[in-house]
Amino acid sequence: MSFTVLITGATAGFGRATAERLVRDGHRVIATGRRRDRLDALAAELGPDLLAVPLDVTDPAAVAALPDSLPEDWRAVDVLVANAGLALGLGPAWDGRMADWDRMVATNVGGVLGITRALLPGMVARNRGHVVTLGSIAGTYAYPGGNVYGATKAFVAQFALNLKADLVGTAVRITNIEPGLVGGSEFSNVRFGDDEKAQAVYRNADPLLPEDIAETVAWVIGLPPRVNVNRVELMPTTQAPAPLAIKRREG
Ligand code: NDP
Ligand code: 8X3
Repeated sequence: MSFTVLITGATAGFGRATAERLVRDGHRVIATGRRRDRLDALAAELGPDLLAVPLDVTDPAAVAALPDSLPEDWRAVDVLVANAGLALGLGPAWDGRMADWDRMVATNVGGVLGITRALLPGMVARNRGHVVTLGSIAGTYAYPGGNVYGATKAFVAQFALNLKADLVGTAVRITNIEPGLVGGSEFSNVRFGDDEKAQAVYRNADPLLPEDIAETVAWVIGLPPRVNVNRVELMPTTQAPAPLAIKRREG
């Protein structure tokens, strides 16, 4: 079956890999993100089955206006991949910058809410659709410095489960994908604003790759309509949830 898929954050990382994979699989993709040059490059690479639409998910008016602004034959979006998101910093909460926290909440929480609210009514009216959100293992397992980022991803996980509760009785599906360490994206460059520090995160760790996330998206949307995968947690073979921390006294 062929779908019309809208991806937020398709200019890099998972979003771009997913756009490439899904067009290759025969779907049509509306690729969104803030960087127009990246969207144009993707459109040039993938041809007429990719529609490039600049969108900042933290702009509520632009997000709400998006469905009606699409060309008529692209408006019936079957699959939303709510992927745009970011982490800023890895310091302890008492050193956190409110501006960074606000931006993570606006993007990872507000952005997911806005685009879901914009596209879900059409899916329910057509009784056909699938919302795929990008959570993280950080929404389940706490780690030092994960503070606000992890909390935004816990929000996404619970929002996905609560959407499922609302959608039961419709044919619309919902899946939260929760990856661990994934290299080959700009995630750590954005988090640290320092390319060397970013590279060190993945050194000798054999992390997952954006193609693995694209594969997961392709898998969950391609399952028979009776199957709803509620959540998928995936990690590289080299990673495990950290042991519980114990700070011992000296001596
Ligand atoms: P990247 O930094 O490579 O890509 C992030 C994408 O989000 C970019 O396309 C960026 O596009 C877009 N984006 C950021 N802010 C906005 C905004 N305000 N409006 C629209 N688009 C925006 O990250 P990843 O591909 O690694 O991450 C994708 C998702 O997966 C995120 O939600 C992340 O939290 C999550 N994740 C990542 C993991 C990892 O280890 N990499 C693991 C688990 C989850 P542009 O700048 O052009 O707007
Ligand atoms: C990204 C994975 O472990 O850096 O969500 O939080 S992690």
